[in-house]
Amino acid sequence: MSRQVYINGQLFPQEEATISVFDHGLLYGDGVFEGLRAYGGKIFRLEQHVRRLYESAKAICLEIPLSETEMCQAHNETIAANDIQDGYIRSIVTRGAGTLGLDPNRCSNPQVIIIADAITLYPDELYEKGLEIITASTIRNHPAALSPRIKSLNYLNNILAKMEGLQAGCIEALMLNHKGEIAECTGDNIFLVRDGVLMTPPMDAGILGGVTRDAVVELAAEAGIEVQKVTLTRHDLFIADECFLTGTAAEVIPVVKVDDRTIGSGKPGPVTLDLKERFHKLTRS
Ligand code: PXG
Repeated sequence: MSRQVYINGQLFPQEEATISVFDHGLLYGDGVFEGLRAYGGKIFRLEQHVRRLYESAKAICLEIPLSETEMCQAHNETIAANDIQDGYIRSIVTRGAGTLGLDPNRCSNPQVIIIADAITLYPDELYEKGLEIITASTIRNHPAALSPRIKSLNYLNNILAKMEGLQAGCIEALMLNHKGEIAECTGDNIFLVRDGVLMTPPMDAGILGGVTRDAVVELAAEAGIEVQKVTLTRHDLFIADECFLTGTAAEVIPVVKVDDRTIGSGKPGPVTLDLKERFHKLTRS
C-alpha cells in the first residue's frame, strides 16, 4: 500500500518522498530517529518519544525547526493521513544536505521525516515459549565515543551485534558495555528477576532510555514489585529466575535461554507474564 510520508511540513506519496544524496544523514549517519507505535489510533507515549528525539538532537547540536508540540501534531497528522489505527511510526531528523565533507555547519536545512506503516511483530509463539539469545562479542558503543542515550542514525554498532545473533539463530543479542557489564540488546532493554526482585541496568551502564522500560518500571511499582536499577553481569543473568526484554516493537517478551544456559525453569516466569499482561492492558486501554 502506498503511504503518505511527511517531509518538512508536507505529505508526499511514498514514491515522491525523497531527500538529497548529499544529506549528511545518508553520508555520515548524522541525524537522529524515533520508533513509535500506535494502538487504536493513539500513539503510545508520544510526548515521551518526542522528548527523547529532541534530547538526542540536542546532544548532537541539531536544531529541529519545530516545537515539540508541533512535532507531536505532525506525528498525529501522519498517522491520520495513512489511516493507521495500529502501526509503526518512524521519525527521522537529518542534518540536511551539505558538502562531501564532515563539517555540519555546511548543512543548513535539517530534514524532518515521519513515516507511518504497518508493524511487523514477532510471532506469537515466541511470547509463549520465550526467546533464546546469545551475548554478542560486539560491545555497546563506549559512551565517550557515541552515547547510547542518543538514538542516532548510526546504528551499525547494534546491527553488527544483531548479525551475530542472527548467525547463531537468535533474533536478539545481548550487548555488554566496555566494562563487561550487561547493557541492553540490539533494539530492546533487558530485565531480570531474582527472588521476586526486578532488576535492570542503570542508565550509566550505557543504554538507551527505553520508553517501554520506563513504562514497565512504573507498572512494576504499581504491582508492588521491587525494582532495582543496578549493575548486572552475565553471571547475574545466568542465575536469574526470569528474564525478559522490552521495546516498542517487542513490548514485553520473555527470554528463556542465554548462551545455552536455561534461565530459571526454562519457561516464561510469573513476574514476566504479569508485567507482559499489565503492559498489554496499558497499551490497549
Ligand atoms: N535499546 C535500543 C538500542 C533500542 O534501539 C530500545 C532499547 C527500546 O526502547 P523503546 O523506547 O522502544 O522501549 C531500543 C528501541 C526498529 C525499532 O525499527 C527499534 C527500536 C524501537 C522501535 C523500532 O528496529 N529500538
